[in-house]
Amino acid sequence: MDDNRGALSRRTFFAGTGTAAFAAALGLPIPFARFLPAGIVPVALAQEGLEGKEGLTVLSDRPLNAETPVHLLDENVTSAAHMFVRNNGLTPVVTAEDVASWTLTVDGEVETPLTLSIDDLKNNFEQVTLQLQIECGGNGRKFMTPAARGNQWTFGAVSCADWTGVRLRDVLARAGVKQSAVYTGHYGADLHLSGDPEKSPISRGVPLSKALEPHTLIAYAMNGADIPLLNGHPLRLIAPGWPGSCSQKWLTRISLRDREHDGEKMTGQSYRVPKYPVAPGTEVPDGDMKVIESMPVKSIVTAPQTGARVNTGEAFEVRGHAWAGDNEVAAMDVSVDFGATWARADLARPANRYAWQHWRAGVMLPEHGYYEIWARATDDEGRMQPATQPGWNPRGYLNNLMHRIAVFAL
Ligand SMILES: Nc1nc2c(c(=O)[nH]1)N[C@H]1C(S)=C(S)[C@@H](COP(=O)(O)O)O[C@H]1N2
Ligand SMILES: [Mo]
Repeated sequence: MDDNRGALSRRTFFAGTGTAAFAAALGLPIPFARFLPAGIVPVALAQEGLEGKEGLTVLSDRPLNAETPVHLLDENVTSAAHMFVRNNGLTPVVTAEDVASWTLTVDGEVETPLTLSIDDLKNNFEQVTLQLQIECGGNGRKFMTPAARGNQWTFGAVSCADWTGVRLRDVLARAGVKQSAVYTGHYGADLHLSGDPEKSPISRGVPLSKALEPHTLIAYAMNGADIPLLNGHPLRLIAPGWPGSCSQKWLTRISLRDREHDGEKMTGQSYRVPKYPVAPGTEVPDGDMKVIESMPVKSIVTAPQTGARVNTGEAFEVRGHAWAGDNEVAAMDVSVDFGATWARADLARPANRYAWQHWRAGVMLPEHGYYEIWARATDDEGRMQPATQPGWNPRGYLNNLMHRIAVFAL
């Protein structure tokens, strides 16, 4: 397995600087400096930047985590510039040569392990393009009380872009899924924060049934172009509707397993919630936690931008997107009186399953003053977004409380 490619592969503009001097400049220790050839700077030391991104809010720079202000998600299809970034480790360096020699290994509980280049994927499997939403399991964490540790995402750790690639199930069929296979394990080329190549920043998996869904893709393009580096170039998995962590970036290996995966951030409290409802603040033993599967129903108001000024008595458009994990959104409502009364919004069908559903409503504010616009989605099983935090859990996952914006009527 070669899932650490890129770690030492590129000379950066720091080449020639002694590693010790460089480390001193950054104020960082280099735990593996003794293994480094002279003149090569490990990616672990490269400054984590937001190249190609526009207007994102940085929540953490090591690892790099940046969310999209909700009004920048107004596009029907999320652009590369506005797609959030959630890294658990360090962005790998990926050169053109790395892409040309990139391989995806498919092994574990399969009849014939495969090693596929990106050209193999493009030439030997059916190509599909789907609009697929990805939401971080921790989106909304900021609104959990008591606070849960982790990135304090508000509403912007979500995206919906056009992804092009091949179906994971077609690749698994080529390898031959053994009877014993029940779960996947995913591996990527990013480095652990420590820079230790033996450690993985994240390796999650999904039950075989999710892996075999026709919307679970191995993608090599986004919005008709290369995937942005920060979002997984040159290859990533997309397991839509499930926590974003299931969608491994910089994908190098998928291993089928005969039991639930136990990779980094699969166990303990990571991406897991209590098996039963707990009171806010409860400490829950690891054994009472279960892996998160489908994400819950949710929506955002992308226009107007919060704080907007509108004219009293004049209609204006309120719009946004809604999604519901493995389900479809059945209805969308808005309120301008703090939830006392609601009006039905127009809701579009998704471009395909797992695509955002766009909604709009004409709103008029009767008197001048301060208003809030609240939005709530209901899924096709009748589950509605709550006005306050849903079931508290130790790491603050799955917070699908209603989004609301402020509007002043002049
Ligand atoms: N290799 C790798 N894949 C990863 C991650 C990561 O840190 N490393 N983060 C995961 C998490 S937690 C999320 S929410 C999504 C975020 O995707 P994005 O950064 O492209 O928006 O990527 C997932 N895939
Ligand atoms: Mo995530």
